[in-house]
Amino acid sequence: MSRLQDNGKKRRLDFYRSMVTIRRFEDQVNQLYLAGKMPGLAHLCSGQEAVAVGVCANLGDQDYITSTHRGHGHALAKGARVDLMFAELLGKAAGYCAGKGGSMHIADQERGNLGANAIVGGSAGIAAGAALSAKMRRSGQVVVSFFGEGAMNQGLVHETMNMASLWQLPLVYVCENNLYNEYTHYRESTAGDICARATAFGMQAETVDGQDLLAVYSTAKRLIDRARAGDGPAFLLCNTYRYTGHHVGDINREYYRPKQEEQEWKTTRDPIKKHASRLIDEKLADEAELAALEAEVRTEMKAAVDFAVAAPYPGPEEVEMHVYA
Ligand SMILES: Cc1ncc(C[n+]2csc(CCOP(=O)(O)OP(=O)(O)O)c2C)c(N)n1
Repeated sequence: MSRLQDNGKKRRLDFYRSMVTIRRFEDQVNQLYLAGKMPGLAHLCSGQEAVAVGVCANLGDQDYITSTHRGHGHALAKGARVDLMFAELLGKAAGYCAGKGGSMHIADQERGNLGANAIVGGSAGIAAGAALSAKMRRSGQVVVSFFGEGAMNQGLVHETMNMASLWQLPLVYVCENNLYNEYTHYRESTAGDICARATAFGMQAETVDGQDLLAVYSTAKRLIDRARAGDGPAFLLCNTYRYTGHHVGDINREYYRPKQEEQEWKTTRDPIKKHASRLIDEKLADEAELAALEAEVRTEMKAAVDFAVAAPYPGPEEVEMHVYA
């Protein structure tokens, strides 16, 4: 029996709460950007919540993930605290990287998040190293490497897939195909079949609807369980969509994708709405219960933003601390 069936209602509501938390977190990040309170940019993952939540629900704190420039959802699904995330985005000392990393470098070692990464495909090498370490220590840990389909054209990803397969590492590659590499449709940059690239290295590869939380959860579970059992790496392609721009400043998108396409994904394939309908259909929750849960998340989010806005910046005496190169 899966963990999902074991814990039925509570677990399914937890999934809902996690997705809503990510969505509301990203909404707040956008607000902080528009209000001029957040330095720099951030890449939002609204629309892609089911991938982060469905995959990470199969991992414990001891397991590792590596993430991307679009990494808030991965961090939150792996258990990061929203207040410390906001503090990091605002450059405050309380943040996950003492305010010196920002959105694209958030790491959370206590929860096994080895970090976001601004280099497309860059974290695949870190993931393979962590998986090799786990294998050599016989620790039973699994590593999940998240990346976008754009990373499938980076050499490092292929080099480490080769090693992961040769050495049968406990590593699951999760490729989120949200259709666009920045402002270019992936079909203009990526030849052939994405999964075939993984199977060429002798790896098990599967494709899943990334908007369907339960499908992501159960497929990821199979691949993570077999990696943990010593059966080697696997590749999971999640078909998904980002609702907003490549980053918060990418407002006018019509030159590279039609508004109608965005509308269709939002109205007919939204992962949160889809999960809510299921909860209601299966009588695991009613609308009032879900609304109450959303209100709780909003309250938590407001408190976290207030905390981060009021938090102090690092002092000038810290300017040379945490600098390694
Ligand atoms: C090695 C490298 N090349 C180019 C860039 C610039 N860049 C940042 S994000 C991005 C597109 C990434 O697309 P994808 O991997 O599909 O992730 P998504 O943004 O869709 O989540 C590019 C080209 C970079 N950060 N690193």
